Amino acid sequence: MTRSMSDRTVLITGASSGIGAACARHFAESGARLILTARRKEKLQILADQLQQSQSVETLLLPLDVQQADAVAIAIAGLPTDWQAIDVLVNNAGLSRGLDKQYESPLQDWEEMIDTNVKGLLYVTRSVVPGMVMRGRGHVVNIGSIAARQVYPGGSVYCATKAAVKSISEGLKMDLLGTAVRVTNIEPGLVETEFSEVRFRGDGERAKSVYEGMTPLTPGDIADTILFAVTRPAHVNISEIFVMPTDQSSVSQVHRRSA
Ligand code: NDP
Ligand code: 8X3
Repeated sequence: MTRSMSDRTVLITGASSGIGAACARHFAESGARLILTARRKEKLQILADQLQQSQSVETLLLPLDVQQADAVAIAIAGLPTDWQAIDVLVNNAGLSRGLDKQYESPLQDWEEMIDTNVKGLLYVTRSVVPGMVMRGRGHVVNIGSIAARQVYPGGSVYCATKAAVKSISEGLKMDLLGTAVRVTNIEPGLVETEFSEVRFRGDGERAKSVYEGMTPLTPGDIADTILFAVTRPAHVNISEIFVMPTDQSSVSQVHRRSA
């Protein structure tokens, strides 16, 4: 891999697991310096130690709950001076909770998904993008989902949050027209991460069954796609990338081989 991101500063939300952690590894390989954020500081520390050993990469850990508007604003405003010029923001932190029918779902599940996937993404964006505009460079990558395009039973609120990410990405691009700042919305299908364990609150068997008999995307596949988008020439804005496993053709059509 070429060191195409040498000395660029990349802030990744949700870097403690899955797609975010894979982004950290891919960006580290390409020479970037990384601001790693998530709530689980110990996981960020393990990742940072690994990256330090394998890539000698510079990292800054920023434990953060993106649902907390004030904490987000204070954390970003309080970055050390030499970490303030963020070149790439990867808005990846997100989750789903349950697959209950809309009319039976616990309200708290909705609050958590909306507060994280929509409001959290907006809070971080609001804190980071003004600096990008001021410096005349930057790239915001939002992690949407196939769920923005196709709704499924029990998934309406999660799907709505990802439809919101699509609208927020398109609207941000419009509001940034005339600046050099770019916006990309990545929409993956099934990726094997902690996502399903979180959705099913630690029910490992149920989580495993989501990927049973099929080959899902890996977090690295998505990190690779993101790296592609952010390393295009400055005049090219990759607005949207929809990536599915070969074994998936729609949100509900998955080819599974029997054991
Ligand atoms: P993981 O559960 O593996 O990772 C989710 C990450 O989000 C974790 O690092 C978690 O860190 C972080 N996070 C969750 N809530 C918060 C919060 N309130 N504040 C800060 N960080 C938070 O799942 P994925 O890697 O799969 O998910 C990453 C993104 O990809 C999500 O937006 C998801 O919706 C999206 N996606 C996933 C797909 C899949 O099939 N897996 C497909 C399409 C999109 P911590 O708990 O330490 O805070
Ligand atoms: C995650 C993919 O299909 O579980 O966004 O909603 S799906």
